[in-house]
Amino acid sequence: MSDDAQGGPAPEQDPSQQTPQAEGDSPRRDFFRSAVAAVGVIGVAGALHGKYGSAPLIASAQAQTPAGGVQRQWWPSRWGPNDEAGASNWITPEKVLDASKWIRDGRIFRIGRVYEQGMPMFGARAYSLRIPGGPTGGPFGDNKLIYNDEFLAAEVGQSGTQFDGLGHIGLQMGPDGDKNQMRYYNGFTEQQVGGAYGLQKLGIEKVKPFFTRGHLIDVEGARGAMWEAGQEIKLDWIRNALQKQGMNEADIKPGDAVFFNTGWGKLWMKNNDRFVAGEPGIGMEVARWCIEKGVSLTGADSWATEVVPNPDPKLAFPVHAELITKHGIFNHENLQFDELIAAKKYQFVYIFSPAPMKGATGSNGGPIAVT
Ligand code: UVW
Repeated sequence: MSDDAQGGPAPEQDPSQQTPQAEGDSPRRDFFRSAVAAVGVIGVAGALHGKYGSAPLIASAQAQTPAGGVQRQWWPSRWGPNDEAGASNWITPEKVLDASKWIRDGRIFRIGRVYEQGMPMFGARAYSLRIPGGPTGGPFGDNKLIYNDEFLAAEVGQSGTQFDGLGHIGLQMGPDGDKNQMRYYNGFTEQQVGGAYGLQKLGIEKVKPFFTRGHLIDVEGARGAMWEAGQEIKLDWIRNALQKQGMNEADIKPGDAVFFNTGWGKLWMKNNDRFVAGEPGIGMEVARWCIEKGVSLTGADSWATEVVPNPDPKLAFPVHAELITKHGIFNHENLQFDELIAAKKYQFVYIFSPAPMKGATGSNGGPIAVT
């Protein structure tokens, strides 16, 4: 499916006027400088004639495309200019009924990880759970009831097993600090999206609950070994794995969820430094394949699903931007598939309802696969 078919009309922006890259000091860029070392920034500044705002001629810029060109406008979305639910719109009653046919033996597999102190984290993120006192309160009443409460300080939607929402990732299309030219899914700007007490647009509470067909592609199994950081999983490996698993690519339908097992998850809580320093994963080739299939969600046993560092050292997380920002496709990270693989269950119903924390960028929670 073309960009136009997937995302609505996509008028070209003026590609003629690019200026040098702009660098900022975000923790993500720090992460790349220190831990991965080979990644550039995504911003390519430019001076555009008054496409943005009312001034006839304003300084502007555009993000670089993975092909080295200039970003094309990706909005309005296929679900209309006001949509904030993205590819969760695929989950219709018909889709749920269709997916439910894949429940055959009633087994439930947890595919999320346990949230715990010391789990690997991207960048400077934190997760800290405390139970003050012990018990926290009581005794109450003649029956002497006591209770415990926890206090959690965390990037709650972006730690451990995490479901990336549409307000998590955007692209800077203009000069540093110009919030009218930082764009998210459906073209919403940072000016519209940002909010000190939670996102004002594209918050995770706008996502519809998922109940859809899930396909697990075990590329570790196909290769016979864990993939390494920086190795891109190309389409031929996806097809190879599907064939080995006795699955048919044509079985992947619009609205389905596709998961990749790379083996990287074996490092979880075993070698956290290596786990977060990079990862194997899909690149733009497989991202486009997912878009053509019309999937609603990707996921993996790694912290980003996509290859890090990207083989193109000038790009940072281009798959995140392609799937989330441009196509409203969600991403579920830090999953685990060992039990599904041991049971040779590669197709299932994926069930997940993001915690509707108003204005959050993502969600924690306990996704399941039902077979
Ligand atoms: C980023 O935020 C870039 O990473 P992730 O979504 O993988 O946590």
